[in-house]
Amino acid sequence: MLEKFKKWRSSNEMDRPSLEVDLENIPNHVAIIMDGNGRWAKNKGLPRVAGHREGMKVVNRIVSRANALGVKVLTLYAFSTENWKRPKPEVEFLMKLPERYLSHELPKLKKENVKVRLMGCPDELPPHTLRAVETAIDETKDNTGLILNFALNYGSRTEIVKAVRSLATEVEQGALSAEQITEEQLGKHLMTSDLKDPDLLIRTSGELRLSNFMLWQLAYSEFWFTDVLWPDFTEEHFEEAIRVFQKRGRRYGGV
Ligand code: V0D
Repeated sequence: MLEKFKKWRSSNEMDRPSLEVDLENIPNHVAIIMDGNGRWAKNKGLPRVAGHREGMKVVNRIVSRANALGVKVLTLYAFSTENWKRPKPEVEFLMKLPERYLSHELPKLKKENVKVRLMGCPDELPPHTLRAVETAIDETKDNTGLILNFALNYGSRTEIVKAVRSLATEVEQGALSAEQITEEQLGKHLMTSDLKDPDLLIRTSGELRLSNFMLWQLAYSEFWFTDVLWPDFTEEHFEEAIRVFQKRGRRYGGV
């Protein structure tokens, strides 16, 4: 970094580990694009799957911290509809992660009062993957703490298209007039219909894109990007994102 920017940067929102998060102003819903697992592995001369395995451990720590801070909903982008294009062995490895994660972590999630949910198209998931996730959903359905919303086989445009189709069907059947199609109505047909929109989006590994993630729901969210690769992401980085969120005033287009 250029010398003249260093001083500015250290007094900036970027790094100020001394400041504590304000527990009175915790974002209700945090969404995370957990990117950089493959690159982390490559940098270390390891196979990509080693990065995914390491990334899974991070999920664990961030879930606990989010819950402890009082975050209500944590949505994690674990597998996109585009991820099927990856090499078959990698996809097969990824599809075993929910089972692996849950076989170890479900007891802890239950103890921590976490409620597991799934966002995405379940139809195309391998039966063994779906079974594990559905068991976790069922066994945590009465929990009242953090909602842990795993985006699995999720794509936002498809989600919106499905919502529009379902609205169109209602219009065809005469249950709804075209004028009754509002933002609120459309929102009710998305997979997040019972959740508030994310307040904060985090994306790791230096990519500055949404990659078809929650396009509708992120309309007013604060975005926080970091170059840190997901396997290197810590609770401290998570709190840094929340601190930055807390320093930004959100106005929804007002003044
Ligand atoms: C790999 C980094 C936990 C991102 C995190 C199927 C890529 C580790 C889960 C998980 C993945 C999903 C559902 C569930 C419990 C756990 C997971 C996938 C990838 C894709 F109910 N980590 N994780 N799922 N990675």
